[in-house]
Amino acid sequence: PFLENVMQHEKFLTGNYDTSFIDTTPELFLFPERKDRGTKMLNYIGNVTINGFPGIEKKKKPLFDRPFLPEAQASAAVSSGTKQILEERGAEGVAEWVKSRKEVLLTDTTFRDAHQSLLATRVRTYDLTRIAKQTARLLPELFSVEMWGGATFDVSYRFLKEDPWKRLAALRADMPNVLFQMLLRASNAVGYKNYPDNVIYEFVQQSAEAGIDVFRIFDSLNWIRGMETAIDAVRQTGKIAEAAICYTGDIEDPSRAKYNMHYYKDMAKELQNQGAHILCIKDMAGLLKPQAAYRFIAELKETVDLPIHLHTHDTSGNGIYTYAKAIEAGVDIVDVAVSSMAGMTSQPSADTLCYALAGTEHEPAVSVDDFHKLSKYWEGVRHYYQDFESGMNAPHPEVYQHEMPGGQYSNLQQQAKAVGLGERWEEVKEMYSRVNLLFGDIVKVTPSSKVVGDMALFMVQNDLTEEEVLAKGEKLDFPDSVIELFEGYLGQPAGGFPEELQKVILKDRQPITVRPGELLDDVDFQALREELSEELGRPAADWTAQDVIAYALYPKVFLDYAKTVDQFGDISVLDTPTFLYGMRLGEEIEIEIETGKTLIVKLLSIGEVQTDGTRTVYFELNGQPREVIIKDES
Ligand code: 3PY
Ligand code: ZN
Repeated sequence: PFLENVMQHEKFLTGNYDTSFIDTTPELFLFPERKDRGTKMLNYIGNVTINGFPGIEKKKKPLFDRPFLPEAQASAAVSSGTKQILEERGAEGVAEWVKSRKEVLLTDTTFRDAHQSLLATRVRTYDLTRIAKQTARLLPELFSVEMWGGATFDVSYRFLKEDPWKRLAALRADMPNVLFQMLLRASNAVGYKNYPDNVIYEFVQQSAEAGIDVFRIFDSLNWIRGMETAIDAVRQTGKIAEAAICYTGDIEDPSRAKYNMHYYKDMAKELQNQGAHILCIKDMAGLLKPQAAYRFIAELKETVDLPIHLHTHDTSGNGIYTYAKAIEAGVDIVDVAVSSMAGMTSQPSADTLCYALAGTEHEPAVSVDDFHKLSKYWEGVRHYYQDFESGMNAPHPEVYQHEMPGGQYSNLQQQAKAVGLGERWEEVKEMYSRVNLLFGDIVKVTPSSKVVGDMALFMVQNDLTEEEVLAKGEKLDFPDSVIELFEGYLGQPAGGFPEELQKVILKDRQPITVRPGELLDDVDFQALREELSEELGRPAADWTAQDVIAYALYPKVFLDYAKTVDQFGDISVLDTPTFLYGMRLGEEIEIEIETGKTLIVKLLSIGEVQTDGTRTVYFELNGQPREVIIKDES
């Protein structure tokens, strides 16, 4: 390949070179890995065709209709929107603008929470970018598009084998007019544990530079101290700090007095003092009932001077009613998803809300027909991900009892199946609410919700009651996540931990009460960069700052991702049915591996299993026969 590079080099061809040519022309040493791209891609397709996709039952690739695409809008000029308001007037200016609006503003969560809550976060960048330009052009009046953070960061690398930073950049390029919003788990960033402070600062800085405008920051125990670092980090970037109160319990139920209006009002005032630009009410499980919503919003409006942004999940089926009452009380922004990606564990439907508010003074400024067009696209795309649906297909008012967040329901169900408790799912749900009370009635949202889920599984699996946990606890091996919570490594719950239980769980370990970040040493990013290079045998300069922070957050997940890319190349360019199911015999597909460069792949046949467990898979690649050898894992 070196000689080839020399012979094809422009300087060489024009004869315009001297003896220093080789030393001063570093690109001569860039050997085209790209040559190999076709074979790598065939290896991926062969492998998924034979062995299936992790986490879904292996089956023949289903036939899907091509999703409807509102093409014409993709090339239309884009109207300016809230992004331009931020650029012109800054974060405070946006807050003032929001407060001045009579109509209710909308955040579209279709690109993040909707699919996190309905489809196990599996929607790929491929399907998001296909509708990005249209969304920006059809809905320039949106307050924001929530399209990053929460579980999407981890899932992109771990399961989709794609780079979430590239998703952010691609969407940003196609959607220059609306604010981009992400969900940030305060000191847990986009992970499940507290990170050192410099990791939080670096992550927020990188995210802001890459295009995030609104950071919704929450702490999984509503512990304000745990949110300080993240709020400060966001304020330093000049972007919008939207600080969240997680809503739990029921302010109208006297038996749940721990989380009463006083509690929430104090928290709202503190967040305002911390420098929040917007206050979010994060109703992650969908527990805020309509009448409570009216009172809640009305009283908060009197308490703070910030715009209020309400987030809920429609699990109970009451979502639109809750929004209607909150809007009546003066809420400024609500979270919705396009109708085909709304409802149940997802957000309430945008189109439905528009119809409900038509003709009122709060009617959103968006066009309901445009939501319909986008919804049609999503209806088609959702079919691709059918194997990740939770199976919930009707409203689920039972959520008022178990209080499980929208995004957790299907996850915990999977976890229960994985440990052989699939048949005892009803018991697991009931135990979830009992564990909550055992833990002293805590806020349940990632990651605290995961701890409650782990404990519920542990107790059902070992047939333990609350009394037995306390009586026999000394001899029990509690899940790691439970120990960590009670050690104080996720922060402090309101009213502290139940002392007796804490002793039983921690045995001779000592809990902390300070901010975990105060005890964690700063991460040395340069050292991480070198470690990464060593692990993967690539020069340190190869890694971007985004790679390094991803590695700091998720070392193993990032390494696995990078190895998969080495093995198969960039498989994010595959269409989703092929990515998940491979190919049918005789099928022909096109893969655009870069702009203007397309591979045409046909699957000709699959050979018998050999004694070493492999099969030969015969393809045609751009008209030429190609075969790859794949290990059959079955
Ligand atoms: C997340 O943290 O991912 C959530 O969606 C919490 O509601
Ligand atoms: Zn949510």
